[in-house]
Amino acid sequence: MELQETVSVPVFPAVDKDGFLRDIYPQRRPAVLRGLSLGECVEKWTVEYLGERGGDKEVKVHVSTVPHMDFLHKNFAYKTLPFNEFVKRASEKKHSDFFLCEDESYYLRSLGEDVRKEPADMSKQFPGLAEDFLIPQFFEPDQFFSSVFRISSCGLQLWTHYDVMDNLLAQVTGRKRVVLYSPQDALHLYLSGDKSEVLDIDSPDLNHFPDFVKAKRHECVLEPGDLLFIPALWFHNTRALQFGVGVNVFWRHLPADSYDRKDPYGNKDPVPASRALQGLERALHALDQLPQEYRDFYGRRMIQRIQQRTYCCSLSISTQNSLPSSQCTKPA
Ligand SMILES: O=C(O)CCC(=O)C(=O)O
Repeated sequence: MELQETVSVPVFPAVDKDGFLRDIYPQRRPAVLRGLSLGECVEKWTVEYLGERGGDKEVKVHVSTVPHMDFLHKNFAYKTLPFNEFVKRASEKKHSDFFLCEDESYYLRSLGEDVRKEPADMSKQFPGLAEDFLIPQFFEPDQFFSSVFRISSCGLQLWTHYDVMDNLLAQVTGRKRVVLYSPQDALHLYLSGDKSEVLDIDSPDLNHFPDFVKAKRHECVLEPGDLLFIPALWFHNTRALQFGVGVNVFWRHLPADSYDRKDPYGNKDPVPASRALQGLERALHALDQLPQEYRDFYGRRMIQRIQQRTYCCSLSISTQNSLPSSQCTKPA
């Protein structure tokens, strides 16, 4: 691949709540927090222990025959397994019982009790395991949204996507590579909704995705016991370097009524953003009444207006290139 600029995500050893809130959180950039206590889970969560304590509660899992899971083309299957059987299979390379093939891979993103309405909460779905995991108390209890189990076979890669809430991803066991892209690189990621169409980020098809090289790659490898702060809207792509167990905690940092009430996953756009996107569709529909030449002209004017009104010029090189700084305004 033509070289994409790559930077390492900074690692902060032994940061406490005050240090996080003062030095890291306001930067709105990813950060690895090392040396914090996640509780007894780091030592205890072996395959056997997880199976015993998690029991045979049924879980819906992703089963894949290939390393890159692709949500847009759904190249994996959803299957239901008892939790203990799932953990056993996810930890092994070859399976005697399988759905698709003997070396299939497994991934769990745990869900709430009522999957359409309720966010995942480990203390409700897996109380016997939740007591081993200390959720970092970096935010107010009423900001808590969900705690989600992330359990993956070795080698499995989750597509690049963003979430709308702030996130602490705790890697409890196993190593995991995480690649992140800034929200300001959104136009280089070929988005379809909240997901990037660029599936193979290590060797992308540049004929299809030529601008992908312009996105700056932020990369880290999480070790057991690490926490990764993923600010809302930062794109992330994970690859399990070993069988591993993680938990991610989402919390709200916008006023509660900014979030879609029917969003158990924490990935629906905030209410004002959805309204703005609907308004854009209406505006485009209105332009459809004009000949192409006029649509092109007014489309360009709209882009300029949107850039002037919304971009933070100090943050984006591509913005600075496309707009003279004198034209950058802050919202009234
Ligand atoms: O750790 C993973 O496998 C995925 C994490 C993720 O997508 C998240 O924390 O939002």
